[in-house]
Amino acid sequence: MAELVAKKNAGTFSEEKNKGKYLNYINGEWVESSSGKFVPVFNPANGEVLGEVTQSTEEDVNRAVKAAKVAQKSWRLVPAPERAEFLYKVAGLLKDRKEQIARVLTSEMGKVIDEARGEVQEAIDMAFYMAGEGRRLFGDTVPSELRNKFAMSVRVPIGIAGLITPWNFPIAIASWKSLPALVAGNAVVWKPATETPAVAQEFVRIYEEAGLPKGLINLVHGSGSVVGNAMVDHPDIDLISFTGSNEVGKQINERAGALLKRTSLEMGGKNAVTVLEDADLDLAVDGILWSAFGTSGQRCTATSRIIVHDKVKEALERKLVDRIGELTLGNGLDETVKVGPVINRSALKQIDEYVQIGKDEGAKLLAGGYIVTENGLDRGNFYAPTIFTNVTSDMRIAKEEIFGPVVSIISVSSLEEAIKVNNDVEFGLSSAIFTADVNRAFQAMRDLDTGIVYVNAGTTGAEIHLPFGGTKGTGNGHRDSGEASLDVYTEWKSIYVDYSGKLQRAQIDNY
Ligand code: UN1
Repeated sequence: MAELVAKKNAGTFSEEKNKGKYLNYINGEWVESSSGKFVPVFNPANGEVLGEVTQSTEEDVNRAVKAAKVAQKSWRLVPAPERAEFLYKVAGLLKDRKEQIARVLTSEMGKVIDEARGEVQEAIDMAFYMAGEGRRLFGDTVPSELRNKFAMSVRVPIGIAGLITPWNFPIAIASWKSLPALVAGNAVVWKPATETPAVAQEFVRIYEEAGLPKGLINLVHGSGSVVGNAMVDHPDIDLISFTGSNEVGKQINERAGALLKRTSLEMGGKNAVTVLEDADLDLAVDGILWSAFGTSGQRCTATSRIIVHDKVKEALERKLVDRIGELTLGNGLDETVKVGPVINRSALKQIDEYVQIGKDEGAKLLAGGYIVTENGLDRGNFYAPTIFTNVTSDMRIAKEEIFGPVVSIISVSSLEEAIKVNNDVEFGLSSAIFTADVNRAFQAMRDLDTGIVYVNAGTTGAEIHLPFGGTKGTGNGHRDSGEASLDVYTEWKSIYVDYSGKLQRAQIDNY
């Protein structure tokens, strides 16, 4: 295995040139957009300006694609185990810088430092895992139906992967997409979220220091409407892998569909935890508090519904209300803080509007329901962890993704009803069931219609070596993470070698 420690100053990143400015990385160089425009980046915990990010144009995307195209021509011929050596170096560098990147992540995105460390760990795990794929990338060898003929399938790279990633997991999701793309022999053009350019910069610096040949990873900052659309429309970008809102995902799919371009879309969720009457309620409360309010509810996998058997509804509510006070709010860099801010003011406003909608719909507020302003928190974007009860499936708060620390309790009287309620939403990412009954657990595993199911654990916590994604409105059938993600970044090629020395005709000559 290649040495895991990076050569000092292997890259061209300049602390001076890049100070306070988040630049594009195109063809191995850190460059400002041709637009000359920058927008500020804020710390969501206190409103402090962290720096400014270049706002790219279609021209920048074209330059990135041009560089990617040249680089991919040679990269596809590099043996995959050799490509993987770069990924091992990336994994080692991520490991060395885990704490530093986690701190940047918390400052920029808001999640508490322990969660930020966990997120960087997710990227480390993915890098080691995908580096291993360099020696697998399995295809099949199968018997031919004809004599003296050999048949096999191999994975081949597609070309240029366009990645559009969100702010809520700015390095984990970028790792889920860029690492399989690269190990499979593609080049990458990456547009990270405007809110989290510093983490993107850290990640690309690592690729640079690992010695990845120039042009293979290109970072283009900017808006979805300019940079994102230019990527989707560019004829030389062969696929788009996107994680974000349904609204944007649908637009991407329509535009890309007209060009017959592959898209891998990972969008919203309305994830539920079901608590049956035989559940360990304290364990269920642990799972719910973590999954509903961790990352301030800003995970695609966050719990936003609790489906509880009416026999234990009151007991569960009491325990939740008793424990919700443990969730201290504040700047995520403070190790004692449990819940950080939400990403920005408009998210804060939208969460508050949903709470108002819940009240208007007749749901009963059990806890929270307000913007937190005391102790200087008004400088940041803090929303109190919020629980509604007496919610019914037809209410908007039970159907729409809120993407904030708000959870709704719906009561049911059987497992069958719980499954029906769980499945009665337009999304299908994650679901969980707490029960002590193995028969009912297996029934739920079979009938919950989401892409991820947990038994006796909350709805978050997906591991990187399994497929990540959802059904119905959550996705379009593709998966991030795990071996399954290779299907996004490769084409299948079926190869037949006839060594009979004569013309043999399949389906005709064998019977
Ligand atoms: C997301 O919210 O988009 O399972 C990703 C989890 C994390 C990943 C979440 N490992 O919650």
